[in-house]
Amino acid sequence: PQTIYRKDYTPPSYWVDTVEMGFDLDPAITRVATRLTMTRNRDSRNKSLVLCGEALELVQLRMNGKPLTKRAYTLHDGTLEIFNAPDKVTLEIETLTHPDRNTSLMGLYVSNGNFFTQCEAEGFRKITYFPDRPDVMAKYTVMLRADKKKYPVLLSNGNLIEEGDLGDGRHYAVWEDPFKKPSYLFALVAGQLVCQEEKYTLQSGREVLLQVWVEEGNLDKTQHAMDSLKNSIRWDEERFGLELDLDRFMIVAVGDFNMGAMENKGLNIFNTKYVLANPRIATDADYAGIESVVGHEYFHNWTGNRVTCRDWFQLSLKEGLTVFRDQEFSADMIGTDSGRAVKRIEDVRVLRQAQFPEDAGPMAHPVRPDSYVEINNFYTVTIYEKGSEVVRMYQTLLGRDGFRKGMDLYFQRHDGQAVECDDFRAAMADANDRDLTQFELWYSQAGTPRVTVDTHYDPVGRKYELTLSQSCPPTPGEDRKLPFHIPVKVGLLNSHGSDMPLHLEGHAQAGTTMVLELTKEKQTFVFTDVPEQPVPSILRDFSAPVILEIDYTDVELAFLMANDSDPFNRWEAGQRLAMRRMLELTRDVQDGHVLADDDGDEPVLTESFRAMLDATALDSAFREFALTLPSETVIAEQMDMVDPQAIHTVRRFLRRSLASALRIDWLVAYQSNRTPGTYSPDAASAGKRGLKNLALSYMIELDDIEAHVLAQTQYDNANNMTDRLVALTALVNSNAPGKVAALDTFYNEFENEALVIDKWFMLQATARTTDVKAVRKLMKHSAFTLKNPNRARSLLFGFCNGNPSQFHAVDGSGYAFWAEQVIALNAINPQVAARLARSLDRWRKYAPVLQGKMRAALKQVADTKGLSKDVLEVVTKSLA
Ligand code: HT7
Ligand code: ZN
Repeated sequence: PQTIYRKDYTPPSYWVDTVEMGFDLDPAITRVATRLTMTRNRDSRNKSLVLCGEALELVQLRMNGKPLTKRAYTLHDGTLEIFNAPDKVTLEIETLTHPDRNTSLMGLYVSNGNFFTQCEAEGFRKITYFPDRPDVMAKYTVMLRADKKKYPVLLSNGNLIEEGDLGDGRHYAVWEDPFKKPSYLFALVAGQLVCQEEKYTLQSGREVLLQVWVEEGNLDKTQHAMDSLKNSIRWDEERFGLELDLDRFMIVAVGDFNMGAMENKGLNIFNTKYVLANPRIATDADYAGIESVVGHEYFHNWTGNRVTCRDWFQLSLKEGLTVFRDQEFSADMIGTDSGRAVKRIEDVRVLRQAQFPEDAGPMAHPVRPDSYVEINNFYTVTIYEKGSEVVRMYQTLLGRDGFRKGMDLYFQRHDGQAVECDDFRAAMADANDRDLTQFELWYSQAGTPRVTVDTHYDPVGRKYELTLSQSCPPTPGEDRKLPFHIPVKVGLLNSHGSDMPLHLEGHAQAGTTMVLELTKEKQTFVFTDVPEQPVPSILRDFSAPVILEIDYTDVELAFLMANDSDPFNRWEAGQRLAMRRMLELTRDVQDGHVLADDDGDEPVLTESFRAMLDATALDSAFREFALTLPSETVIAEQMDMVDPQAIHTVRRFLRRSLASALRIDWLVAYQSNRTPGTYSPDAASAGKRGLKNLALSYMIELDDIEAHVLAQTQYDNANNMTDRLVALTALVNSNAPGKVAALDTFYNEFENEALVIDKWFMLQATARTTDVKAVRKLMKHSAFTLKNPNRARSLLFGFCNGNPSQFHAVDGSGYAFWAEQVIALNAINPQVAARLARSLDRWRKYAPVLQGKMRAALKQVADTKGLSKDVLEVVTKSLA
């Protein structure tokens, strides 16, 4: 397949001014009539008019009122090229598509009998011929016609301007979007849906209509999405001065969806997972996920829709910025400083768990990639999460006010345009009169930089030197890296654990935390007036997406864990302490040492954990995070040669040791963090449940009657899904007598709640004793289907990505299973298949026996006939 390069960007030969579309919706054959008015781009004399189309039947093509002869155009490889077109063109196109056969869930498709579209990135070309690229922005008017009984609701972007009956049992609706938009933001929905609606008054006094559309029977699960939408609207007005520009804003939930949600102008389409919630079916994490995704899609209305991307290489321009905005929104919704810190820790955990491995693997790419084969493969954690970190660094360097000034200038300059990441950087620089030239490297260089810290204290001169060095390992196609512009937030602790006032040589006093700007390979920062040898707290609030290498003693880490005023670094110190111990034990296990009870005798770690457990003045949510050991994936990233079984053994062993040594403390935490009464998903209650349930998960490691009874009782009495699911997970991962019965009652109770059945599959996919054989058995369950992405993700991704010690079974059975499923999914849904194909990204980090088996599985997939370019790109890059 063809590689597309950023350097090859050329503007389109024609602009599209208006788009009129008529749909005759029928699941078997939908007829689409399109009228485009187009104007030649002045810079492209003599160039032909180029439209994209995929899986379409072309019925008619007319230009300026006349049918186009076969000699006037060519149609091959998804491109319709019209030669010698005049400067002003009206093109009329009639196409046919087959929505009910569309299992890719891109373009127009059917889900549970209703019609939906998904056009980002290149799905519009599956609906009609069009210059399907984000820099072509046009005004759309859309008429939908369909059977009135089967499809009573007809929705598209913008405002409803007309509706009525057609007389033959069919009806129609006409929608007009007043704003110019790229084709990827087009949407339609038709079917049997109902909505919760509310009128909402904006700060300006204008009234807008908000709607959340779902299938009948789900109306009792829309309140949280509606509340989240209202909060998002208010937040964007207050924090960024951005107002909703439409009179009507709709959210529609669909059960078959490739990703989380889609920001189509005025008609957001959501995976049901990010809309439906009530205490019976949704966990605290689900409630938080809904708030953040509703926010994310709403915020795109400005960052993505009003100002969009010139080309798909600029994807992070909208995604990185919008993730940053949704992260800030969620943090502000919690409202407290410690809540903000917990949110920050959560976001960094995601980055380390998923983005750091990506940045060190075969699919590593810059935040603004230089090439791709299939753009769908570039909706990555690098574009989203690292992209957000890059945006956050502007705020760290410029301050909140400076960042806001940059945002204001960005909209002032680019509203209604399709632009590049460089335009955003220029707005930030110009609004603040700063030179951000070097900052460009965050967009152009892949890889996670490493920052090393050296310190020297001079007690006589009362000076403290902090030397920071940076380097970045090579990534595919990029051997040498230039130094990044890295904001490093620092503080210094005195021996009592308090922050020292900071006096940086050559600078005015800057409080107790300051941002150092590391721009060279190596730089020394000198602090004066330092009365005693400090303990440094570096990279506070995780001020840059880097790996910080610093030699702390165990005692210093325990000290920071107990005292650092920066909650992020307080958490980080505990993670470092635990990681160090787990890596030591893993080496022991690999050397043939059998872990015995006294190996768990780890006074510094145990006492730090005890202190944290007993620190009841701290937020429960914070304590939960501080007491959670780094995940198996994060530990694996720290090893030169990954040994999944050893990691699993050690992590479990350490958890059991901590469970045993702190037995009483866990029980106290369990009892004192109960949340009796009516369930509420607010951050404080969710934090308490989080700590209580973490305590249960430690206690169940002991697998004794006491723990079994605790888990069973919690399962039986739970009044919300969070408590119930955690209890069920505890039972399933133990030898409790009630575990099989609990799994069955859970299934029976929630048989008709698809999102809960996804949890049921996921829970089993990630259970300790679930091997390939068990997963194959689960695939035979009547509720399992590969066609539904949520279901496939629960079981297959759950196992391949969330159960490392079983997936990496030494006989290679996990890899053979993976290859089979990637191939099966490839025929149904290439996008989902390509995501699963990423599970073997890090194969070169494993022991040679496993490597050989992984390579064989990758080759098996790569050699399969009829492979989509989505999957082919992933496996080819993995094998390269
Ligand atoms: N902008 C959207 C990204 C997207 C997508 C969504 C659903 C299905 C397929 C998709 N391809 C790309 C989602 C977002 O970031 O908000
Ligand atoms: Zn997005």
